[in-house]
Amino acid sequence: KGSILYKVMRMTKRMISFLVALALTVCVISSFAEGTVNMSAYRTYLETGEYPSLCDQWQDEFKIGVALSSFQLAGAKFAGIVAKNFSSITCENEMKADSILDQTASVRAGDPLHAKLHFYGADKVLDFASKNGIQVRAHTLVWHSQTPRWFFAEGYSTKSDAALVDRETMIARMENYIKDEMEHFNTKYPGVIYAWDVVNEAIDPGNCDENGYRKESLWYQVVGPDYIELAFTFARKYAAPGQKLFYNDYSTTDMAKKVYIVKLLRNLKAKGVIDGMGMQTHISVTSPSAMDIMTAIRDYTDTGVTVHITEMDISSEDPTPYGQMLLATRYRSVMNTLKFVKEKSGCDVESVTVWGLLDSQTWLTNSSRTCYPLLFDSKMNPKPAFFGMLLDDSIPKTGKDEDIQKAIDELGLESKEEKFRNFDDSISEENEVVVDEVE
Ligand code: 9MR
Repeated sequence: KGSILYKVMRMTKRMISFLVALALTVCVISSFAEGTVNMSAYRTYLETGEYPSLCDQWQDEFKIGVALSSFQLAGAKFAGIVAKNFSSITCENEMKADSILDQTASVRAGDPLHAKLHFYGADKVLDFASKNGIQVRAHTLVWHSQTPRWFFAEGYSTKSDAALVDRETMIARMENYIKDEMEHFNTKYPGVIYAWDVVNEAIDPGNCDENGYRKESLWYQVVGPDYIELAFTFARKYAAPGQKLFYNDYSTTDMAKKVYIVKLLRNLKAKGVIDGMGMQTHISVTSPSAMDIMTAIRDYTDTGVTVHITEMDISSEDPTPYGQMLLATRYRSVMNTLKFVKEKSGCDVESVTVWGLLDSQTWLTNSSRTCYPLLFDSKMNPKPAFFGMLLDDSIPKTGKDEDIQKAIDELGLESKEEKFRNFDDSISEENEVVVDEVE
């Protein structure tokens, strides 16, 4: 028993049991970690390239929408991403007055009360939506911007000093324009449009009358302050049953603006001509706070209307893993806030639309800055922000430095250059083709 051989054998036996125990522990821990891995759609994506559908994930809570243009849908990959991930579409520009009003045809027809319309771009988008079972938010009927001056001028004249028509003529033009547009889409694509932005950005506390109405609007100047109510009244008259009518605006959490908007919503609601408030939600990573968003939603829904988040994007000029993970936490936090306010406060929030699909095609980028605010990069890969919108486990709940860095490390994002760091300005080959075709 005391021999050296016996001691060696005993030590070897202990060593073997220790190693077996160690191996077992490692197995248990890694199988637990494996379980966690499966809970992260982002981790799965980084390993396999597969990711779940955003709108399926949210189908019990919100319609999930995206703003786009018909030329983008001509690309098969782009169209595939939209069909898979979105249950609502908004035309980023092609349903605005400057895309719909036809000056040449209006002059030719010569009816001072009835301008002519065309629907080239919008029809392509509505074709795609109806074929893919996606509903559309129609944006926008009456707006001070992107409405040509000639629509307000005598003889539909494009001369910059052409005389403007009188109030009664403009009211007739407004009614005919709303009627023709609604009838066109509702006849050609029945059931596709579920919401109309009837009036857009009519409140401007910076330069307004006693109701907060923006004075720098030809609608205001030619028709008068009741143009908003008139627009809603005509829209109600010609809308299809079930279609919801919205007032839509930006900076909707700002106190000054909110006070005016709430007053407007109450008035229109009392007349039975409005159903919803569109909160555009062009926000930053830090502001407004979740509390301000929640309070605004309560203030608006308290007037008896539903809320749509209509144009969400979160500006970020930081394409690094850090900047993009921070952005993802903000998307996560906003979605969580919306879920909370709907489930716990019973506020009626029906849909959430992001204002664009690809970072390479965002209105936030201009000659003086490049932004990376959306859910997909220029190569059409989903970004951390996409997984933030999914409330994915891999995206931190807060933007604390250490949490962000931990998430980046755990996902190995610094080393996954190929998959992650595609936030350059070059557009994908497929999109190049699409742009060429359009030109
Ligand atoms: O994203 C739109 C951009 O392509 C247009 O050039 C711009 C013109 O006004 O409009 C942008 O969309 C706006 C939307 O229609 C209303 N809210 C603000 C949006 C961003 O400017």
